[in-house]
Amino acid sequence: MSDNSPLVGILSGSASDKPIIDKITGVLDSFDIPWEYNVLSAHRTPNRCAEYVKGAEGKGIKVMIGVAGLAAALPGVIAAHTLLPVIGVPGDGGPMQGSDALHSIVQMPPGIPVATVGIGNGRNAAYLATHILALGDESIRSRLAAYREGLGDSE
Ligand code: RP5
Repeated sequence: MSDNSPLVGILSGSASDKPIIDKITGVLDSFDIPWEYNVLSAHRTPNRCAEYVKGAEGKGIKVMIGVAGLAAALPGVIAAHTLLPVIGVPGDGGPMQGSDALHSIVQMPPGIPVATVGIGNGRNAAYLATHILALGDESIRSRLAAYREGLGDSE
């Protein structure tokens, strides 16, 4: 497996979620964390979605991030098909501006957790993924520690 193998697998339910994806990948790139992104929907492409998720761990992915709006089943469906940790990002679109997606993603049944970040908060999904990866990777941990120290510079 090459050093550039993705460590984070990102899925979104639609290409229209791309602005949130850009927030995620911007942070991951800042930590030199390789990722891959696919549009796969829990509702529109359920079989391809499940197939991708079942294969993710075997190709070296350590954390999954799911982004979805409206009746946002995607992060929960990802969690149903893998033992990898799953982070969910509620999309901020639609008539309820993401409160529907937030409740869909955060209210998982016991035993199948999804770590849910704020509505549209792709950056925090990426930071949380970085924390998880830092547990087993000293170079990521040192870059994360430097970032956190830098936050204090603006105090
Ligand atoms: C969800 O429905 C997607 O994640 C997106 O946030 C929302 C709207 O999708 P489009 O109608 O823009 O494709 O599945």
